[in-house]
Amino acid sequence: MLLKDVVLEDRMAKTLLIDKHRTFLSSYPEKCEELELVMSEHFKMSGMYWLFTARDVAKNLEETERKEVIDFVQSCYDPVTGGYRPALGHDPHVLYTLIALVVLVALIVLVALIVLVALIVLAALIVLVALVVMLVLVVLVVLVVLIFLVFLLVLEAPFVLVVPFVLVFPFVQVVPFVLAVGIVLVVPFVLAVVLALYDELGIVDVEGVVRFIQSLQMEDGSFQGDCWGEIDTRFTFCAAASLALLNRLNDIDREKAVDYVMACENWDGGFGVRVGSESHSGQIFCCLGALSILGELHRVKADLLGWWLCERQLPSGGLNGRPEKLPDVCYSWWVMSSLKMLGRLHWIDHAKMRRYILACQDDETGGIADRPGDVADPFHTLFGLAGLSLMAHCEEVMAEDDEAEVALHRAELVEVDPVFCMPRKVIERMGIQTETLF
Ligand code: GRG
Ligand code: ZN
Repeated sequence: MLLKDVVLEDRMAKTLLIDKHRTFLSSYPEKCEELELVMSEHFKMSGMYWLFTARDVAKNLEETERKEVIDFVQSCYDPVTGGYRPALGHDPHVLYTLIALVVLVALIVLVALIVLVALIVLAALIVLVALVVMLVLVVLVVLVVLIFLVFLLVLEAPFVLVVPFVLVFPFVQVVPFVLAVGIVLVVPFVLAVVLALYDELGIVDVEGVVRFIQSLQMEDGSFQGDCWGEIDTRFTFCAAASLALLNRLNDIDREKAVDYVMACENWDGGFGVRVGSESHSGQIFCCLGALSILGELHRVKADLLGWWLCERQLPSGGLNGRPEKLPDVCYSWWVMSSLKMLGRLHWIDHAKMRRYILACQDDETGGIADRPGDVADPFHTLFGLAGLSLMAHCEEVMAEDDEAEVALHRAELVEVDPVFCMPRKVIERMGIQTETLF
């Protein structure tokens, strides 16, 4: 049987061009404007998600455009339904609701971290100053008492009784003075920061979003994406992930949601768009992700599905989304994150997978494309980097031929959570539990 695949040539990139990708990602919006290729309104929200998450994975997310992005995302919120739209004038949709929450959480947690570090440094400084002041005071008091004793006992001079008070008094004043200045300076600062943070965290209308997602669940447990009724297992994932980010998973019928996903399981262990639909890696990611969030991942046929996913790897090392299709970098995410959830990421050939993703880099402009030689874009850059990160942080594959290159990936790319495609630390910090198999 003739396999559809691509051929990797020796001239193609073999190392991670991380600095070029950082430049590509941070200059992408301006480049779009210059070329009058402004992302169509409909894609702005997704585009923002791909760019910001890719920059987060590449350790290059800065605070600069935070306000602008948060304002844009919030401008897409529809208070009537409780959902987020892809852009003004469009209908609110569960996919854009998840994307909005992911972007907001990434940016708000980033700021929370910066503030936390600043507060810790400030507190340490105050303690240090207080300690030094106390030490100086103790030394001074001891000195004064000694002088007092010398004058009293050795010189027998009565006037010295006044000396300690004259000497100690101004120094004793230092303590309340330092405290007063500290309180005056620090308290309003801390209050301002806490209020600002509270304000930002409070921008999500949690009740509204929960109401929107509840309104999308059907009698059979499935989810429609918006008010127009299309059912898709992608939307189950979006609903579950959004509610997990808001810690409100119990506000939907979890059991029915899981039953619907399980009803989409096929004879090959995979999952499709709806009951009876052909297995597809993208939908498999969504179904495993939803089951993982809902704590029911153990119900899948892990070995059977693991093999089906491994068979997506072609001789070039690239992965396709289903049989008879060409390889594509984005499946390095949809397939590998699924394998990671199943505890079987080491079942594919990592060296060949890496070689394929690296060959899809644009060594001039930076960025990653779907296949070698194609035009790079933020979507494939995100999933290419996230795929490299999954392999770099995979404990099961220890001995690698290109250990130095893997170590570089580990250092340059944050560890990504296989369910949320966000830095694992962010998910941990939010206390979100997901199920993975072994
Ligand atoms: C990652 C947090 C996060 C959210 C996203 C919407 C969603 C949740 C996931 C979508 C998963 C999915 C269906 C991915 C597949 C994307 C893709 C490349 C579709 C193309 O399908 P085909 O059949 O292409 O046109 P092939 O590769 O089969 O030829
Ligand atoms: Zn793709």
